[in-house]
Amino acid sequence: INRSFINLLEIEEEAQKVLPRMIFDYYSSGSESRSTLVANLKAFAQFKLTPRVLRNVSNINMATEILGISSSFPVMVAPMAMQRMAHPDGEVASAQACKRAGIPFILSTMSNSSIEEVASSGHPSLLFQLYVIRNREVVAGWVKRAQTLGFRALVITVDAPYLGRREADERNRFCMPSHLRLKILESLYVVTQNAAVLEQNKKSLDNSKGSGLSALFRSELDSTLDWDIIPWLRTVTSLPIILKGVMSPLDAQRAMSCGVNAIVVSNHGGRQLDHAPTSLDVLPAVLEAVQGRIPVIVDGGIRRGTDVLKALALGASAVLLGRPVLYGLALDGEHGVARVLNILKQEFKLAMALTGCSKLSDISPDLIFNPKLTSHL
Ligand code: HOC
Repeated sequence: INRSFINLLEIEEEAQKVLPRMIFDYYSSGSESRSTLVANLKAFAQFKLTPRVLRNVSNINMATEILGISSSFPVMVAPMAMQRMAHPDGEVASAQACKRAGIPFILSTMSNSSIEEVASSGHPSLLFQLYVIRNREVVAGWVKRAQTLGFRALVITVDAPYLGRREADERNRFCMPSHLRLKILESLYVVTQNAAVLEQNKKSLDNSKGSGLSALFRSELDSTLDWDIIPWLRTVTSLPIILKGVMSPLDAQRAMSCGVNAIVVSNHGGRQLDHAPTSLDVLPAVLEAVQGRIPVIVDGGIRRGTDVLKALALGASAVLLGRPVLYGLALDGEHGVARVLNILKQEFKLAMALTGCSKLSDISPDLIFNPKLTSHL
């Protein structure tokens, strides 16, 4: 289906026309009253940018590198579950589009494609998102496979000891379509070879009491997870470790003292704790705590090139892009995702030009319009 979209705002409406309701609701919704989801989308609008003039912006270099992972502009695709619900090529198509655009792709543990399938895209900048499940032998197996297959970093999601309550999924009795598989997670059942566990898995996919996803999550995810996971992971892998879902400066400091290599300031797209602040609300305090010692990435509500520019001007090293990628995938597979990434990239380039920036190091806090400063000049 090739529906046209010229920006990342109108794409959601287009995707809603082609996706089954249960799937669109799963991708698009947030937890409880959706107040954090809505706040994420408004967060960037409160900042204005000051145009700067006469700065020769005929050549703009947007390329960057984070933890040695290069990107053609400071965006990575966020880890998102079950992408074959959007398109039969799922995560493989998304990874291919990222490869073409030269931006990193983060593969979710809850993927419909295997680590091997995604690695076969040949994309040199793949990262593996980890949901830590109770069976650490299986977790170690995933991490080692990812490292062997050339993945460049681990992104551990730490804001989901339980799944946030997504009321749309409860109402719809969300269940992954039965022709799809969770190809990474299911290796758990192969390893254990245990009939009781298999039986439990069948039960956990049961959506008779609401969201089947929530039930599966409860049955597998390890809610006892604590900071000891970081030294344990260090015994399993030499890959850089990125913590995703850090919102407190105290947690950012703790992450650094545990030797974490980067953090993602994130409220999980408004899907976990409702009424959590936005990433931009907490970014200044987190940056203050981190003191430039590790890269700080942000996500939540990025829809425009100016949003990327604002995040960088406020001190982030890069941003993660989420839902628009799924919508592009739903509309036109790999081409749809490529188009989404290209639109954002061109918008970002234009935003750099119009603020007088020809390289990323030109993007500084003084681009954020501050009426107090202006009146004192
Ligand atoms: C099968 C369980 O991060 C989300 C995801 C969680 C995926 C759980 C999938 O929906 O926010």
